[in-house]
Amino acid sequence: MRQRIKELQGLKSEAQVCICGFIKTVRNKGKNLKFMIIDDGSSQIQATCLRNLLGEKIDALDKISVNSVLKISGTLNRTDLSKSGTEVLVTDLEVLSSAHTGLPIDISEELESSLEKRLNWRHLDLRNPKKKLIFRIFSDFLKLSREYFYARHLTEISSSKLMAAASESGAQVFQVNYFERKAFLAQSPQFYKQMAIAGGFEGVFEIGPVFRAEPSFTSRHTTEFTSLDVEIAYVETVEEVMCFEEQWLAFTFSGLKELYSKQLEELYGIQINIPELPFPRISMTQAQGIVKSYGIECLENSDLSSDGEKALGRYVKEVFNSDFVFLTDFPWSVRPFYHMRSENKQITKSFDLIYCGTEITTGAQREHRYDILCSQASEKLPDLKGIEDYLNFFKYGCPPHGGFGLSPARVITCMLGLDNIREATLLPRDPKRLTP
Ligand code: AMO
Repeated sequence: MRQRIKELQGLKSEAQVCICGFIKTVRNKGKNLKFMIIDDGSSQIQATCLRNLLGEKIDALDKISVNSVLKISGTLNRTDLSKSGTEVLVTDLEVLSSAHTGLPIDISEELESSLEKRLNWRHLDLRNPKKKLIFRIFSDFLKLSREYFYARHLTEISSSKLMAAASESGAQVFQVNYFERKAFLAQSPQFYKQMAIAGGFEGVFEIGPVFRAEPSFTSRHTTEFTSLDVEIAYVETVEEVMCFEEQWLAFTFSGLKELYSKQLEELYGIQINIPELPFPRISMTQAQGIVKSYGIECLENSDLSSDGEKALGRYVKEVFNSDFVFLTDFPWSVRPFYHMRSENKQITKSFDLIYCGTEITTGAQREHRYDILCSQASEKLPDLKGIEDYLNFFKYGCPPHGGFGLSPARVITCMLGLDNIREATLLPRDPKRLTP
Protein backbone atom coordinates (compact mmCIF):
# COMPACT_ATOMS: atom_id res chain seq x y z
CA MET A 1 0.00 0.00 0.00
CA ARG A 2 1.19 3.52 -0.79
CA GLN A 3 2.48 5.55 2.14
CA ARG A 4 2.49 9.35 2.32
CA ILE A 5 6.03 10.72 2.10
CA LYS A 6 5.34 13.05 5.01
CA GLU A 7 4.61 10.09 7.26
CA LEU A 8 7.89 8.32 6.44
CA GLN A 9 9.68 10.71 8.83
CA GLY A 10 8.08 8.87 11.75
CA LEU A 11 9.30 5.41 10.64
CA LYS A 12 12.44 3.58 11.73
CA SER A 13 15.47 3.20 9.46
CA GLU A 14 15.32 -0.07 7.49
CA ALA A 15 11.50 0.06 7.28
CA GLN A 16 10.12 -1.28 3.98
CA VAL A 17 8.19 1.49 2.26
CA CYS A 18 6.14 2.13 -0.87
CA ILE A 19 5.66 5.65 -2.23
CA CYS A 20 4.30 7.29 -5.39
CA GLY A 21 4.94 10.75 -6.72
CA PHE A 22 6.27 13.12 -9.35
CA ILE A 23 9.96 13.17 -10.17
CA LYS A 24 11.12 16.70 -9.32
CA THR A 25 14.78 16.19 -10.24
CA VAL A 26 17.06 13.40 -11.45
CA ARG A 27 20.81 13.39 -10.84
CA ASN A 28 22.58 10.90 -13.00
CA LYS A 29 25.80 9.66 -11.41
CA GLY A 30 26.62 7.13 -14.12
CA LYS A 31 25.21 3.69 -14.97
CA ASN A 32 25.10 2.37 -11.42
CA LEU A 33 23.88 5.30 -9.33
CA LYS A 34 21.06 7.85 -9.74
CA PHE A 35 19.32 10.17 -7.31
CA MET A 36 15.79 11.48 -7.67
CA ILE A 37 13.66 13.80 -5.64
CA ILE A 38 10.08 12.48 -5.42
CA ASP A 39 7.12 14.69 -4.48
CA ASP A 40 3.68 13.27 -3.65
CA GLY A 41 2.04 16.53 -2.58
CA SER A 42 2.54 15.78 1.13
CA SER A 43 6.34 16.18 1.07
CA GLN A 44 9.48 15.33 -0.87
CA ILE A 45 12.10 12.65 -0.36
CA GLN A 46 15.30 11.53 -2.04
CA ALA A 47 15.09 8.19 -3.85
CA THR A 48 18.52 6.62 -4.29
CA CYS A 49 18.82 4.06 -7.07
CA LEU A 50 21.74 1.62 -7.00
CA ARG A 51 22.24 -1.04 -9.67
CA ASN A 52 23.07 -3.67 -7.05
CA LEU A 53 19.61 -3.14 -5.44
CA LEU A 54 17.48 -2.36 -8.49
CA GLY A 55 19.14 -4.51 -11.16
CA GLU A 56 18.37 -3.67 -14.80
CA LYS A 57 15.37 -1.57 -13.86
CA ILE A 58 17.80 1.26 -13.15
CA ASP A 59 18.29 1.61 -16.92
CA ALA A 60 14.68 2.84 -17.26
CA LEU A 61 15.83 6.01 -15.53
CA ASP A 62 18.17 6.91 -18.40
CA LYS A 63 15.12 7.80 -20.49
CA ILE A 64 12.82 9.11 -17.77
CA SER A 65 11.96 12.81 -17.69
CA VAL A 66 11.20 14.98 -14.71
CA ASN A 67 7.45 15.30 -13.92
CA SER A 68 6.90 11.62 -14.71
CA VAL A 69 5.04 9.77 -11.97
CA LEU A 70 6.63 6.74 -10.31
CA LYS A 71 5.72 4.02 -7.87
CA ILE A 72 8.73 3.14 -5.75
CA SER A 73 9.37 0.37 -3.22
CA GLY A 74 12.43 0.41 -1.06
CA THR A 75 14.13 0.61 2.31
CA LEU A 76 14.14 3.73 4.44
CA ASN A 77 17.61 4.94 5.31
CA ARG A 78 18.67 7.77 7.60
CA THR A 79 21.55 9.60 5.96
CA ASP A 80 23.35 12.91 6.12
CA LEU A 81 23.68 12.77 2.32
CA SER A 82 20.07 13.88 1.77
CA LYS A 83 18.59 17.27 2.67
CA SER A 84 15.80 15.84 4.83
CA GLY A 85 18.11 13.33 6.55
CA THR A 86 16.16 10.44 5.03
CA GLU A 87 16.27 8.60 1.72
CA VAL A 88 14.60 5.60 0.16
CA LEU A 89 17.01 2.98 -1.19
CA VAL A 90 15.01 1.84 -4.20
CA THR A 91 14.48 -1.91 -4.68
CA ASP A 92 11.66 -1.72 -7.23
CA LEU A 93 10.09 0.92 -9.42
CA GLU A 94 7.26 1.29 -11.89
CA VAL A 95 6.62 4.21 -14.23
CA LEU A 96 2.94 5.12 -13.68
CA SER A 97 2.94 8.05 -16.10
CA SER A 98 5.66 9.22 -18.41
CA ALA A 99 5.83 13.02 -18.84
CA HIS A 100 6.61 14.81 -22.09
CA THR A 101 9.58 17.15 -21.95
CA GLY A 102 9.57 20.88 -22.61
CA LEU A 103 6.94 22.25 -20.20
CA PRO A 104 4.94 25.21 -21.57
CA ILE A 105 5.55 27.19 -18.36
CA ASP A 106 8.39 27.36 -15.88
CA ILE A 107 7.26 25.78 -12.62
CA SER A 108 10.51 26.27 -10.77
CA GLU A 109 10.54 28.83 -8.02
CA GLU A 110 13.16 30.97 -9.75
CA LEU A 111 11.46 32.07 -12.97
CA GLU A 112 7.86 33.28 -13.21
CA SER A 113 5.71 33.04 -16.33
CA SER A 114 2.94 35.60 -16.87
CA LEU A 115 -0.31 35.09 -14.95
CA GLU A 116 -2.27 34.55 -18.19
CA LYS A 117 0.09 31.82 -19.32
CA ARG A 118 0.16 30.20 -15.93
CA LEU A 119 -3.64 30.13 -15.82
CA ASN A 120 -3.70 28.47 -19.24
CA TRP A 121 -1.62 25.72 -17.67
CA ARG A 122 -3.09 25.83 -14.18
CA HIS A 123 -2.40 22.18 -13.37
CA LEU A 124 1.30 22.71 -14.00
CA ASP A 125 1.32 26.03 -12.17
CA LEU A 126 -0.04 24.26 -9.08
CA ARG A 127 3.05 22.07 -8.93
CA ASN A 128 4.93 25.14 -7.73
CA PRO A 129 4.84 24.90 -3.90
CA LYS A 130 4.19 28.63 -3.60
CA LYS A 131 1.08 28.40 -5.71
CA LYS A 132 -0.09 25.17 -4.08
CA LEU A 133 0.16 26.85 -0.68
CA ILE A 134 -2.48 29.43 -1.68
CA PHE A 135 -5.07 26.69 -2.12
CA ARG A 136 -4.04 24.80 1.00
CA ILE A 137 -4.64 28.00 2.97
CA PHE A 138 -7.92 28.57 1.12
CA SER A 139 -9.02 25.04 2.02
CA ASP A 140 -8.11 25.41 5.70
CA PHE A 141 -9.80 28.81 5.84
CA LEU A 142 -13.02 27.06 4.81
CA LYS A 143 -12.40 24.13 7.17
CA LEU A 144 -11.81 26.44 10.15
CA SER A 145 -14.88 28.47 9.18
CA ARG A 146 -17.04 25.36 9.11
CA GLU A 147 -15.65 24.33 12.51
CA TYR A 148 -16.52 27.76 13.92
CA PHE A 149 -20.00 27.86 12.42
CA TYR A 150 -20.97 24.33 13.43
CA ALA A 151 -19.85 25.04 17.02
CA ARG A 152 -22.27 27.99 16.99
CA HIS A 153 -25.21 25.88 15.80
CA LEU A 154 -25.29 27.14 12.24
CA THR A 155 -26.56 24.66 9.66
CA GLU A 156 -24.76 24.36 6.33
CA ILE A 157 -27.13 24.72 3.39
CA SER A 158 -26.73 24.22 -0.37
CA SER A 159 -29.16 26.43 -2.22
CA SER A 160 -30.00 26.23 -5.91
CA LYS A 161 -27.89 28.20 -8.34
CA LEU A 162 -30.66 28.25 -10.95
CA MET A 163 -33.27 30.90 -10.36
CA ALA A 164 -36.36 32.21 -12.11
CA ALA A 165 -35.41 35.84 -11.36
CA ALA A 166 -32.31 37.80 -10.38
CA SER A 167 -31.32 37.49 -6.71
CA GLU A 168 -29.58 40.85 -6.35
CA SER A 169 -29.69 43.30 -9.23
CA GLY A 170 -30.93 42.54 -12.72
CA ALA A 171 -27.95 44.07 -14.49
CA GLN A 172 -25.34 41.57 -13.35
CA VAL A 173 -27.17 38.37 -14.04
CA PHE A 174 -26.30 35.54 -16.43
CA GLN A 175 -29.25 34.23 -18.37
CA VAL A 176 -29.41 30.55 -19.37
CA ASN A 177 -31.79 28.52 -21.48
CA TYR A 178 -33.95 26.39 -19.25
CA PHE A 179 -36.09 24.10 -21.42
CA GLU A 180 -38.89 26.31 -22.74
CA ARG A 181 -38.01 29.35 -20.66
CA LYS A 182 -35.21 31.49 -19.30
CA ALA A 183 -33.43 30.95 -15.99
CA PHE A 184 -30.72 32.94 -14.22
CA LEU A 185 -27.55 31.90 -12.43
CA ALA A 186 -27.63 32.91 -8.76
CA GLN A 187 -25.63 36.05 -7.93
CA SER A 188 -25.84 35.22 -4.24
CA PRO A 189 -27.70 32.77 -1.98
CA GLN A 190 -29.18 35.87 -0.32
CA PHE A 191 -32.87 35.00 -0.74
CA TYR A 192 -32.43 31.36 0.18
CA LYS A 193 -30.36 31.92 3.29
CA GLN A 194 -33.15 34.22 4.47
CA MET A 195 -35.68 31.55 3.46
CA ALA A 196 -33.89 29.12 5.78
CA ILE A 197 -34.26 31.62 8.64
CA ALA A 198 -37.98 31.87 7.84
CA GLY A 199 -37.93 28.06 7.91
CA GLY A 200 -36.90 28.18 11.57
CA PHE A 201 -33.14 27.56 11.58
CA GLU A 202 -31.15 29.42 14.27
CA GLY A 203 -28.52 30.24 11.73
CA VAL A 204 -27.26 28.99 8.39
CA PHE A 205 -24.21 29.28 6.21
CA GLU A 206 -23.34 28.36 2.67
CA ILE A 207 -20.06 28.07 0.82
CA GLY A 208 -20.73 27.85 -2.88
CA PRO A 209 -20.37 29.38 -6.32
CA VAL A 210 -22.07 32.63 -7.30
CA PHE A 211 -22.12 34.28 -10.70
CA ARG A 212 -21.83 37.94 -11.65
CA ALA A 213 -22.12 39.13 -15.24
CA GLU A 214 -19.86 42.09 -14.56
CA PRO A 215 -17.78 43.05 -17.58
CA SER A 216 -15.04 44.27 -15.25
CA PHE A 217 -11.40 43.51 -15.77
CA THR A 218 -10.15 44.51 -12.33
CA SER A 219 -7.70 42.54 -10.22
CA ARG A 220 -10.45 41.83 -7.63
CA HIS A 221 -13.42 40.74 -9.73
CA THR A 222 -14.26 37.47 -11.45
CA THR A 223 -17.53 36.45 -13.06
CA GLU A 224 -17.79 33.37 -10.84
CA PHE A 225 -16.51 33.15 -7.29
CA THR A 226 -16.93 31.07 -4.17
CA SER A 227 -19.06 33.03 -1.75
CA LEU A 228 -19.18 32.36 1.97
CA ASP A 229 -22.58 33.44 3.25
CA VAL A 230 -23.90 33.57 6.80
CA GLU A 231 -27.36 34.39 8.14
CA ILE A 232 -28.22 34.39 11.85
CA ALA A 233 -31.67 34.49 13.46
CA TYR A 234 -32.76 36.53 16.45
CA VAL A 235 -30.26 39.26 15.71
CA GLU A 236 -31.58 42.53 17.04
CA THR A 237 -28.83 44.89 15.94
CA VAL A 238 -26.42 45.06 13.04
CA GLU A 239 -23.67 45.32 15.66
CA GLU A 240 -24.35 41.66 16.60
CA VAL A 241 -23.65 40.63 13.00
CA MET A 242 -20.37 42.55 12.93
CA CYS A 243 -19.31 41.02 16.28
CA PHE A 244 -20.03 37.55 14.91
CA GLU A 245 -17.97 38.22 11.80
CA GLU A 246 -14.94 39.72 13.53
CA GLN A 247 -14.78 36.91 16.10
CA TRP A 248 -15.00 34.29 13.38
CA LEU A 249 -12.23 35.98 11.37
CA ALA A 250 -9.96 36.25 14.44
CA PHE A 251 -10.52 32.51 15.00
CA THR A 252 -9.70 31.54 11.41
CA PHE A 253 -6.66 33.83 11.24
CA SER A 254 -5.13 32.39 14.39
CA GLY A 255 -5.87 28.87 13.14
CA LEU A 256 -4.13 29.64 9.83
CA LYS A 257 -1.17 31.21 11.60
CA GLU A 258 -0.72 28.06 13.66
CA LEU A 259 -0.87 25.85 10.58
CA TYR A 260 1.08 27.91 8.06
CA SER A 261 3.52 30.26 9.87
CA LYS A 262 6.60 28.34 8.79
CA GLN A 263 5.62 27.86 5.15
CA LEU A 264 4.43 31.45 4.75
CA GLU A 265 7.71 32.72 6.15
CA GLU A 266 9.72 30.40 3.89
CA LEU A 267 7.78 30.89 0.64
CA TYR A 268 6.30 34.40 0.93
CA GLY A 269 8.42 36.02 3.66
CA ILE A 270 5.28 37.08 5.53
CA GLN A 271 3.48 36.44 8.80
CA ILE A 272 -0.29 36.39 9.35
CA ASN A 273 -1.41 39.25 11.61
CA ILE A 274 -4.06 38.01 14.01
CA PRO A 275 -6.49 40.91 14.19
CA GLU A 276 -7.23 42.63 17.47
CA LEU A 277 -10.89 42.95 18.40
CA PRO A 278 -13.01 44.93 18.03
CA PHE A 279 -12.22 46.11 14.49
CA PRO A 280 -12.60 49.87 14.13
CA ARG A 281 -16.04 50.99 12.94
CA ILE A 282 -16.29 54.04 10.72
CA SER A 283 -19.55 55.40 9.35
CA MET A 284 -19.88 56.19 5.64
CA THR A 285 -20.17 59.90 6.44
CA GLN A 286 -16.91 59.83 8.43
CA ALA A 287 -15.24 57.68 5.78
CA GLN A 288 -16.07 60.15 3.03
CA GLY A 289 -14.31 62.91 4.98
CA ILE A 290 -11.28 60.68 5.53
CA VAL A 291 -11.10 59.61 1.90
CA LYS A 292 -11.36 63.22 0.69
CA SER A 293 -8.50 64.17 3.04
CA TYR A 294 -6.34 61.74 1.00
CA GLY A 295 -7.22 63.74 -2.12
CA ILE A 296 -9.60 61.10 -3.48
CA GLU A 297 -12.92 62.07 -4.98
CA CYS A 298 -15.95 60.87 -3.11
CA LEU A 299 -19.53 61.60 -4.11
CA GLU A 300 -22.19 62.05 -1.48
CA ASN A 301 -24.68 59.19 -1.18
CA SER A 302 -22.53 56.82 -3.18
CA ASP A 303 -20.29 53.87 -2.39
CA LEU A 304 -16.51 54.27 -1.98
CA SER A 305 -14.43 53.75 -5.09
CA SER A 306 -11.66 51.16 -4.93
CA ASP A 307 -9.17 54.03 -4.43
CA GLY A 308 -11.40 55.26 -1.60
CA GLU A 309 -11.26 51.81 0.02
CA LYS A 310 -7.48 51.79 -0.30
CA ALA A 311 -7.25 55.22 1.34
CA LEU A 312 -9.48 54.07 4.18
CA GLY A 313 -7.30 50.99 4.58
CA ARG A 314 -4.24 53.21 4.91
CA TYR A 315 -6.01 55.45 7.40
CA VAL A 316 -7.01 52.64 9.78
CA LYS A 317 -3.52 51.16 9.56
CA GLU A 318 -1.96 54.48 10.49
CA VAL A 319 -4.46 55.50 13.17
CA PHE A 320 -5.61 52.18 14.67
CA ASN A 321 -2.84 49.84 13.45
CA SER A 322 -5.65 47.67 12.10
CA ASP A 323 -5.85 45.77 8.81
CA PHE A 324 -9.63 45.67 9.15
CA VAL A 325 -12.34 48.29 9.30
CA PHE A 326 -16.12 48.03 9.33
CA LEU A 327 -17.65 50.69 7.16
CA THR A 328 -21.13 51.29 8.59
CA ASP A 329 -24.36 53.24 8.08
CA PHE A 330 -24.59 53.06 4.29
CA PRO A 331 -27.11 55.39 2.67
CA TRP A 332 -30.39 53.76 1.65
CA SER A 333 -29.76 54.99 -1.89
CA VAL A 334 -26.85 52.55 -2.43
CA ARG A 335 -28.18 49.48 -0.62
CA PRO A 336 -30.64 46.79 -1.75
CA PHE A 337 -34.29 46.88 -0.66
CA TYR A 338 -33.93 44.07 1.89
CA HIS A 339 -31.53 45.97 4.18
CA MET A 340 -33.21 47.30 7.32
CA ARG A 341 -33.40 51.08 7.58
CA SER A 342 -32.41 53.04 10.66
CA GLU A 343 -34.72 55.46 12.42
CA ASN A 344 -33.27 57.98 9.98
CA LYS A 345 -34.80 56.41 6.87
CA GLN A 346 -31.95 57.58 4.65
CA ILE A 347 -29.49 55.27 6.46
CA THR A 348 -29.43 51.45 6.51
CA LYS A 349 -28.30 49.05 9.24
CA SER A 350 -25.62 47.70 6.99
CA PHE A 351 -21.87 47.47 6.63
CA ASP A 352 -18.95 46.53 4.45
CA LEU A 353 -15.78 45.01 5.84
CA ILE A 354 -12.55 46.34 4.37
CA TYR A 355 -9.37 44.26 4.78
CA CYS A 356 -6.05 45.86 3.79
CA GLY A 357 -7.91 48.39 1.66
CA THR A 358 -10.17 45.92 -0.18
CA GLU A 359 -13.86 45.18 0.43
CA ILE A 360 -14.24 41.56 1.47
CA THR A 361 -17.81 41.62 2.84
CA THR A 362 -21.23 43.18 2.55
CA GLY A 363 -23.58 42.58 5.46
CA ALA A 364 -26.69 43.93 7.14
CA GLN A 365 -29.56 43.46 9.47
CA ARG A 366 -32.45 42.51 7.16
CA GLU A 367 -35.94 43.87 7.06
CA HIS A 368 -38.02 40.92 8.34
CA ARG A 369 -41.42 42.68 8.70
CA TYR A 370 -43.52 41.75 5.67
CA ASP A 371 -45.36 45.06 5.19
CA ILE A 372 -42.26 47.23 5.55
CA LEU A 373 -40.29 44.89 3.28
CA CYS A 374 -42.98 45.11 0.56
CA SER A 375 -42.99 48.87 0.79
CA GLN A 376 -39.17 49.05 0.64
CA ALA A 377 -39.18 46.73 -2.38
CA SER A 378 -41.77 48.95 -4.11
CA GLU A 379 -39.49 51.95 -3.64
CA LYS A 380 -36.53 50.24 -5.33
CA LEU A 381 -38.01 47.87 -7.92
CA PRO A 382 -40.22 48.58 -10.91
CA ASP A 383 -42.61 45.77 -9.87
CA LEU A 384 -42.74 42.98 -7.29
CA LYS A 385 -43.64 40.15 -9.67
CA GLY A 386 -40.16 38.65 -9.77
CA ILE A 387 -39.80 38.54 -5.99
CA GLU A 388 -43.21 37.22 -4.93
CA ASP A 389 -41.73 33.97 -3.63
CA TYR A 390 -39.11 35.90 -1.69
CA LEU A 391 -41.70 38.18 -0.12
CA ASN A 392 -43.79 35.14 0.84
CA PHE A 393 -40.91 33.97 3.06
CA PHE A 394 -41.85 36.81 5.44
CA LYS A 395 -45.63 36.51 5.34
CA TYR A 396 -46.14 33.84 7.98
CA GLY A 397 -43.69 34.96 10.65
CA CYS A 398 -39.93 35.37 10.40
CA PRO A 399 -37.40 36.05 13.19
CA PRO A 400 -35.35 39.23 13.02
CA HIS A 401 -32.07 38.32 11.39
CA GLY A 402 -28.89 39.53 9.78
CA GLY A 403 -25.91 38.20 7.94
CA PHE A 404 -23.15 38.78 5.48
CA GLY A 405 -21.45 37.49 2.36
CA LEU A 406 -17.68 37.27 2.00
CA SER A 407 -15.29 36.35 -0.76
CA PRO A 408 -12.69 33.89 0.61
CA ALA A 409 -10.52 34.49 -2.48
CA ARG A 410 -10.33 38.20 -1.64
CA VAL A 411 -9.37 37.35 1.95
CA ILE A 412 -6.55 35.05 0.83
CA THR A 413 -5.40 37.51 -1.86
CA CYS A 414 -5.03 40.26 0.75
CA MET A 415 -3.59 37.99 3.42
CA LEU A 416 -0.79 36.80 1.14
CA GLY A 417 -0.28 40.17 -0.53
CA LEU A 418 -1.10 38.70 -3.98
CA ASP A 419 -1.72 41.26 -6.68
CA ASN A 420 -4.69 39.60 -8.38
CA ILE A 421 -7.70 37.62 -7.12
CA ARG A 422 -7.10 35.18 -9.99
CA GLU A 423 -4.02 33.91 -8.12
CA ALA A 424 -6.35 32.74 -5.32
CA THR A 425 -9.06 31.39 -7.66
CA LEU A 426 -8.41 27.86 -8.87
CA LEU A 427 -10.05 28.37 -12.26
CA PRO A 428 -10.81 32.06 -12.71
CA ARG A 429 -13.67 33.08 -14.96
CA ASP A 430 -13.82 36.56 -16.42
CA PRO A 431 -15.30 38.10 -19.56
CA LYS A 432 -12.42 36.66 -21.60
CA ARG A 433 -11.66 33.41 -19.81
CA LEU A 434 -13.76 30.25 -19.89
CA THR A 435 -10.92 27.72 -20.03
CA PRO A 436 -9.33 25.50 -18.84
P1 AMO B 1 -21.97 41.63 -2.42
O1 AMO B 1 -22.59 41.71 -3.76
O2 AMO B 1 -21.30 42.85 -1.91
O3 AMO B 1 -23.06 41.22 -1.33
O4 AMO B 1 -20.94 40.41 -2.41
C1 AMO B 1 -20.31 39.97 -1.21
C2 AMO B 1 -18.81 40.04 -1.34
O5 AMO B 1 -18.38 39.28 -2.44
C3 AMO B 1 -17.24 39.87 -3.04
N1 AMO B 1 -17.50 40.10 -4.46
C4 AMO B 1 -16.74 39.62 -5.45
N2 AMO B 1 -15.62 38.88 -5.44
C5 AMO B 1 -15.10 38.55 -6.63
N3 AMO B 1 -15.62 38.90 -7.82
C6 AMO B 1 -16.74 39.64 -7.89
N4 AMO B 1 -17.25 39.95 -9.07
C7 AMO B 1 -17.35 40.05 -6.67
N5 AMO B 1 -18.45 40.75 -6.34
C8 AMO B 1 -18.52 40.78 -5.01
C9 AMO B 1 -16.95 41.14 -2.28
C10 AMO B 1 -18.27 41.45 -1.61
O6 AMO B 1 -18.10 42.15 -0.41
N6 AMO B 1 -26.06 39.32 -0.68
C11 AMO B 1 -24.94 40.19 -0.31
C12 AMO B 1 -24.27 39.73 0.95
C13 AMO B 1 -25.10 39.89 2.21
O7 AMO B 1 -25.65 41.00 2.44
O8 AMO B 1 -25.20 38.89 2.95
C14 AMO B 1 -23.95 40.22 -1.47
O9 AMO B 1 -23.88 39.34 -2.28
O10 AMO B 1 -15.95 40.85 -1.32
